[in-house]
Amino acid sequence: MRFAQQRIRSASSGRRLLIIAATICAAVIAPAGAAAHSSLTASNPANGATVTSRPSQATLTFNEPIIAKGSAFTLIDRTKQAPRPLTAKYRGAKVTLTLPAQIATGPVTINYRIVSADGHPVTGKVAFTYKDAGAGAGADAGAGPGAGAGGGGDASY
Ligand SMILES: [Cu+2]
Repeated sequence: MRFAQQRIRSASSGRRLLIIAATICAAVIAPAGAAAHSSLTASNPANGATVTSRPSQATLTFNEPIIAKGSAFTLIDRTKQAPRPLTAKYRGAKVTLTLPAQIATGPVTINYRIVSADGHPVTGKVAFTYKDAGAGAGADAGAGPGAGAGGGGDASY
């Protein structure tokens, strides 16, 4: 009994030490580490952009070459809430993603997870809006009442 209690006590103090060590490490490492982390410098579609035709691919450019191992990219659109994994081609700091043949109009988000040179994972996203110009033009071409009905249909979403 006594032995078991001692073991528990030493285990908890060991854990406490680990937490303290981790805290110190994070505080010391964070400033230097942050500078070394990969970050997104540009993308196409650009973050916050509105595209009027379905993009078949997206390019993400980072501040340093990206390694395929450990990197992952997914897409979320308005209808499909489960993130869809994207095929990526790596060319130095540039990653080209093949986008799904079907993307719902509305907000689209590309989530990325890449691994920095120091081994730390970096996550982020590029969000853009896909607005189907063809559908928009068709609605505009319709008579006023038709456009109104279309608006009603939209509201049912
Ligand atoms: Cu780091």
